Amino acid sequence: MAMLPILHYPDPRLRNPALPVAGVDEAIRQLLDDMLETMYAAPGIGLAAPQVNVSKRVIVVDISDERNAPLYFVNPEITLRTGVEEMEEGCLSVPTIYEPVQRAARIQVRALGRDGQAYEMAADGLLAVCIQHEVDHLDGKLFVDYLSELKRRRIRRKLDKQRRKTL
Ligand code: GNR
Ligand code: NI
Repeated sequence: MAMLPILHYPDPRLRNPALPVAGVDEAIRQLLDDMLETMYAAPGIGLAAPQVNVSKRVIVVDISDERNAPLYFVNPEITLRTGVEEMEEGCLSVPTIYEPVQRAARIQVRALGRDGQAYEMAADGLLAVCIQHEVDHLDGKLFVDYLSELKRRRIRRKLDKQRRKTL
């Protein structure tokens, strides 16, 4: 297992659309395990491969309080979105920033699991929000893209300032 460094907004590498994976082999399983370890340590409830500078359509999620219910999504596709819900979101690639975002309240998602088998699941609440947030990462999209230009400018200035302090 290995911890992977997380890219931070506005790193342009977060904007590249990630490429589909041909299948789940040993290398993809290793990536899933390293991403899960990185997500648990961060700590976060989801992580998409582009956040650790791997341009592949791979996601891990765990919204359980016990941190013992990992979900694996390889080549995920959201096949149905219904309703609208607003939730406060954060992102490991946009540290210390939390803002409300509107998304579909319920989704249906199809993906390959860690075993390479295709599966489909329904999600609502925090899980639905998290999966949509992670699939956005695969398409080069960040939750700050849903905010106003004014809010985004304030966020960039705040993160710049934090970076100048820590560098
Ligand atoms: O840890 C995370 N929490 C979170 C909270 C509300 C909505 C989405 C998220 S995902 C985020 C981890 C992350 O950045 N995943 O890409
Ligand atoms: Ni994120």
